[in-house]
Amino acid sequence: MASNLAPIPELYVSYESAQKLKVEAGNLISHDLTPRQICDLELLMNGGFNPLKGFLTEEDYNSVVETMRTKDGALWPMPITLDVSEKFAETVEPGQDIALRDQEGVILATMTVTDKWVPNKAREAEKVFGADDSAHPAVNYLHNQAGNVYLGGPVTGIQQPVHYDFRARRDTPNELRAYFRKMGWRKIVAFQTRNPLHRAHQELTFRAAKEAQANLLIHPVVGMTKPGDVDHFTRVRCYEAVLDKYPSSTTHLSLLNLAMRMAGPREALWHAIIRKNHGLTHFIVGRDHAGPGNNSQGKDFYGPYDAQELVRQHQEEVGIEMVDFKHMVYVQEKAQYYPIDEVPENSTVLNISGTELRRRLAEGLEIPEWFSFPEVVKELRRTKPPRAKQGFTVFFTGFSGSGKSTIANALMVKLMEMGGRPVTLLDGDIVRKNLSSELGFSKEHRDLNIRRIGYVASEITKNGGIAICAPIAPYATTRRAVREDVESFGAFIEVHVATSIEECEKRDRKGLYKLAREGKIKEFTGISDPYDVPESPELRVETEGTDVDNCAHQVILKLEQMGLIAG
Ligand code: PPS
Repeated sequence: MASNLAPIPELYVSYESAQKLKVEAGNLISHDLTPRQICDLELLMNGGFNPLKGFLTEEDYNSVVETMRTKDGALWPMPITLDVSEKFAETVEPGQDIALRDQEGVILATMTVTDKWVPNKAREAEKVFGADDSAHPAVNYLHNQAGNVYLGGPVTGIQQPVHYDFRARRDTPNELRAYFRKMGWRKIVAFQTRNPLHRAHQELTFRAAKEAQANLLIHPVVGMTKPGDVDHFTRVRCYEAVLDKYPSSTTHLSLLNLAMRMAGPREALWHAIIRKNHGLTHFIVGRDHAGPGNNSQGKDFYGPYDAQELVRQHQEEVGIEMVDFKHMVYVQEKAQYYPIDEVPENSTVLNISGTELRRRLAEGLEIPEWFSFPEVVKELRRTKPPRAKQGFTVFFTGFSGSGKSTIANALMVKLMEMGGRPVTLLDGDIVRKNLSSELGFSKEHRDLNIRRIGYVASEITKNGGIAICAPIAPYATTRRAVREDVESFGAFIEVHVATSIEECEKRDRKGLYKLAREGKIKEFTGISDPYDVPESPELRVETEGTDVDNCAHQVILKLEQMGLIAG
């Protein structure tokens, strides 16, 4: 199969028309696109989602959900929908044009709304993702992030979304087609990925290209991938490092701004169609392609070869040939990679799983050269230094006067004595003076106060520092939200300073309990306001009968045990 590299239709109008349309569109009702919708719109406009001409209409949507085809019969497995809030939907009627803006307010396109409907999300989840189970990232998105109303209709493209990163590595389908024409490449095999490439991937892609007598396109997704993946900035630097391991002029790297759904078989077929649109002739599909991980019962959502099966069934119609991904393993005696079914008898096979790789990175352990390229490992280590060099947050919680601030101060000094990372103390009183001076002690204000502390702590953690927080933080749900904010960047250590309310009142260091008892301070935690005792904090310290130094030392031991400070 050789590629037809003629240009593919785009949805953009000419430059002159775009300038005019942009001014006119300024008067239209406008929808601010979500990050996922921006990715979808880009591929709609540049032909990556050919033959779609806009966001799906109700009829096309139902047909795609049920049959993987538009109502005209075109093979299309993934609903591309413009979800909006009920409030916004009330302002739009079918027949109306709306402007589609990016997150800075730039108008990227207009859309003539032909359809407005409330989708059956449970049905969409079942049919497209295989189960209405929120453990699936796209089902979770569908129920908890996507708006409840869908708008459908044709799109008129004004301009591409702007990308400031890796501009030279981003290609539209027509730019790639032109590149292949220029290079005289007639057979090209695409490798889709959302992970860094190691030696096994380099071997298998090189083999796939050799077997198909084709050139190779490394076509990683840089739009949206699975939550928790290595960020695309790091990955692209890794891909660039691997590029010169291939024979020169055989391989090209291009970035695809796709928002993945992790929909396994349907996703694989969708990827194949997108690659066909980019001028590819062959497409590598692996075991568990675009797999979302485990469902809420701890089982796989899809069978390991379901994706290959579905693509194989439709490859002719799509016009792209599927290449099976060969599971490559390292054979020690031969110092070489082999497909797992070709390993010579009685030889030693070496492998490092994804989990093991993450462990070695976290603990700063050796990653052998047979497994990856030193340049790739260096990039990964730069982004994710070992735990003892990462930022983290220690979050004290407890009653007023429980000793949080005193222990937090002692901890700060001990950590500063050790050196290595900047330490910031976000004490309840300090925060209320500097960040939250306008707030009182209602539930709403306390939550806002804690979310602000959480935001600052997460930024400190992200940037490799240590944040020590010491607010009362009486509500468990708010503490959990802060934990989630921080944990996307580093460890979160909740320390419950478990001094009893009786003891705090007895100490009454600030004289506040007396005032609270007299009713002169309202909503006082533990007296006239609730406190949710942490159920499973990383550490609980008892201050009654233990001195401050010892309490701070218990935290230090915990940090050492977690690998956050060198022992
Ligand atoms: S919260 O709930 O986490 O937002 O509270 P926080 O910001 O940590 O509270 C800081 C200090 O405010 C004093 N204070 C009160 N505490 C509880 N309830 C009421 N109504 C109240 N009014 C004032 C109290 O001294 C807190 O200081 P700490 O550092 O906890 O002793």
